[in-house]
Amino acid sequence: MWSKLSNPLLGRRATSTPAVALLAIRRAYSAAAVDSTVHGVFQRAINATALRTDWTRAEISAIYNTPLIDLTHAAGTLHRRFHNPGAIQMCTLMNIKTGGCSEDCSYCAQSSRYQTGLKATKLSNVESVLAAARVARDNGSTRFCMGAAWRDMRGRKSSLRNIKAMVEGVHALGLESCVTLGMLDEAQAKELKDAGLTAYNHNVDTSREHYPKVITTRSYDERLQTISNVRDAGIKVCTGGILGLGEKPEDHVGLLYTVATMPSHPESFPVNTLVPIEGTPLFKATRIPFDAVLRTIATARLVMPTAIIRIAAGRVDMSEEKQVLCFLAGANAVFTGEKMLTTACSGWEEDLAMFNRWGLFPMKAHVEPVLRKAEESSFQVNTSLLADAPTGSFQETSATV
Ligand code: SAM
Ligand code: DTB
Ligand code: SF4
Repeated sequence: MWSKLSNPLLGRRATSTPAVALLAIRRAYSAAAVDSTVHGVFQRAINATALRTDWTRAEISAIYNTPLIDLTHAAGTLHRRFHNPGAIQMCTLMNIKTGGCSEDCSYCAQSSRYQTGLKATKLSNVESVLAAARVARDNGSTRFCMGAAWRDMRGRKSSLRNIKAMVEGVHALGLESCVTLGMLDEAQAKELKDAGLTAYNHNVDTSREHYPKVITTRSYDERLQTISNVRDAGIKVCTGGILGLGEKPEDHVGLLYTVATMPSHPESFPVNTLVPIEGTPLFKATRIPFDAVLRTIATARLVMPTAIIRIAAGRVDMSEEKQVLCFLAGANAVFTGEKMLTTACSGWEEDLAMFNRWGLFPMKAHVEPVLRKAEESSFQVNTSLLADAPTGSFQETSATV
């Protein structure tokens, strides 16, 4: 026998199964929410045809906390207004200077403060970098990102000269170029711009509040200053975060708030999940649940409709189906290749096979998001191809309010 549930939201005819009653309560609450700001914020985000940089934390929190099924669908819908939903950019990483870094980022294999077993190297030579870029291009990647385990570029004049030659060479191959070299001042940013650099990656990593628990050797504001120098030099900004650093959901909101309220949205938002590195303080951190990753990606899509959202570190451990959920929610780039910086990466062949199965394809280089016309961003389903829906499968019950 089903028990009778008594709840004022169910009205007088409240006799029902527990499951149906709970559903009715949820519906009633969401009906009540129709007139509230949460709904208004969400609707405004979905209907965006222009960018906003004046998000409040409360607005982003409201979006982030929307039921995940609605959030994912809404993000996917908005995604189609600005992007071709089939196009996924393949980006290849190369570690051009490994390990020996003075910083204490508590997730990183390359910090000299932790015993991670990594051997430090000098800066790679230009030829070897361009050979790797050519391989990446020939396999379908359209962006080549070069990383160096440095705190900053101070006193690295000859290294900067070599990196500029790498950037020019990558550009000559028809690829977008990206570098991540630590902190950068205005003059260094200008030099890289003059060499033709497409983008600079410098992550804020997490919320302002959680940041000091992860890194103590450089501040959140120093990170923002580098990003500002990059933006002012006319280089595209790639900045995102890592999920799974022991943070709370409100820190995901905080991370999104930081990037979505920058003077202009980052062109690229990488979403890393912590790859636990033995020897680092965060090795034993609790793994981030997938729903939090999806929520973060979907919210990022809704608050920054034109950004390229990259599924970055941690993707090797994600099933194909989870990755596709991320693509449906608005992610549109991946790192593909032989390696990330020090950890494993999904390869070109497996990514292209996945793309094939789902009707996805590699994005071209230098694609700019545009506001697409309604008829381009929606698609018509050929109903003659659909089987008849089984009758009664989604029947309403008498317990609805
Ligand atoms: N040294 C430069 C810097 O910190 O700006 C560039 C390289 S750094 C490795 C680039 C980014 O990779 C970090 O900001 C972090 O977001 C991400 N990352 C590093 N180690 C990671 C790990 N174990 N798991 C997930 N993401 C990681
Ligand atoms: C980003 O946000 N993630 C990439 C890229 N930008 C430079 C780096 C991920 C590094 C993963 C850990 C490793 O391989 O050491
Ligand atoms: Fe150094 Fe960058 Fe690793 Fe931090 S994340 S320890 S700055 S290489």
